[in-house]
Amino acid sequence: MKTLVEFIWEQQEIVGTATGEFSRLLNDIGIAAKIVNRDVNRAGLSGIIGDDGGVNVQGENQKKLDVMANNEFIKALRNGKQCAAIISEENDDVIVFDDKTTKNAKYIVALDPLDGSSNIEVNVSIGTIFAIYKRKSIGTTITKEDVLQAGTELVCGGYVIYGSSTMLIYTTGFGVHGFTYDPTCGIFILSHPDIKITDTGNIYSINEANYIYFPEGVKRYIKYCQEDDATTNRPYTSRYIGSLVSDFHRNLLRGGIYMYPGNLKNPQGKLRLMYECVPMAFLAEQAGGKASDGFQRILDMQPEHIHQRSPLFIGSKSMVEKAESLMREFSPDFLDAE
Ligand code: P6P
Repeated sequence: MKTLVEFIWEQQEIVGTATGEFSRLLNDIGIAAKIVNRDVNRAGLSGIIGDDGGVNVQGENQKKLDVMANNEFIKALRNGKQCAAIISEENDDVIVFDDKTTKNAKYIVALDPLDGSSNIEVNVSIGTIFAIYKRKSIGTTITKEDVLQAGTELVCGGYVIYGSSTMLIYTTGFGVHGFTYDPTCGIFILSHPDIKITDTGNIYSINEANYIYFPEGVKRYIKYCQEDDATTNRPYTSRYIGSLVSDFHRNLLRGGIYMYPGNLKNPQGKLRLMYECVPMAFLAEQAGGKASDGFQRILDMQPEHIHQRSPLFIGSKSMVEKAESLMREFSPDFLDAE
């Protein structure tokens, strides 16, 4: 049995960065995840189901659980003193910690504290998605260059899935590793070392209700998935939970593709680049998969603002590449058409 803390230290000794700051930061995320897990598991009993009454920067009604989870992660990261600033889906602006110790902290965390939270009212798995960047500036206030970093600069990407069991999955560029939470002793234990996604799969995940608004390349790919061709194991199976973390986690373990494309109503789609697409793309690539906006590698994209959206095609490499080839053939100018 190897705990999350033991594993982080072991990994840091391998990469020679066993300074302890990153280990503490990831452990702080683990602490917040345990608290959110407790509250999510009791949601029906503790009066935290329903709307908070607030509206986030995306114009979405905030759920009480969104606000609770956001507050828990901010508190854990502030108290841990390894994080200098937080980008959160639930906050319009960057949260900067400028007390005397934290202002020199090395890391910045981008966070979707509770993705898919509307599902909690019907007991569907949801998750937290996080991305950790190393700040560029030292000893000054946080700069724009610290905050708007491309995914290639990512130090760590991961998620927590609050499902039939609660798991924390992360990568620091040395493989993807999964830890299952044992609530009887309150620790995350290594259960899925070195996760790899199969090069192809037979699961496709997309909200087909938007079919008429999809670019032609996406329509062609959906029809490709539905064709009868035993030699390529088609028709595939359609699985769409409406929770990115849950759909991604299943496809990571079983093979498959998740797509949230742009459409005629929202050419950039719905998902946010910095704290949804990028951490998941880092995980997908580290597991041997692929992630793009249909044309460009997600990790190469330079964010212009912290809540920027991006289309997302992510999962088994050959499935993403097939979808990309149809986008190039049938919708080459889709993203330029804005
Ligand atoms: P739609 C949840 O709101 C989320 O951000 C992802 O977790 C999920 O995959 C997607 O949106 C669902 O969106 O438009 O299909 O309901």
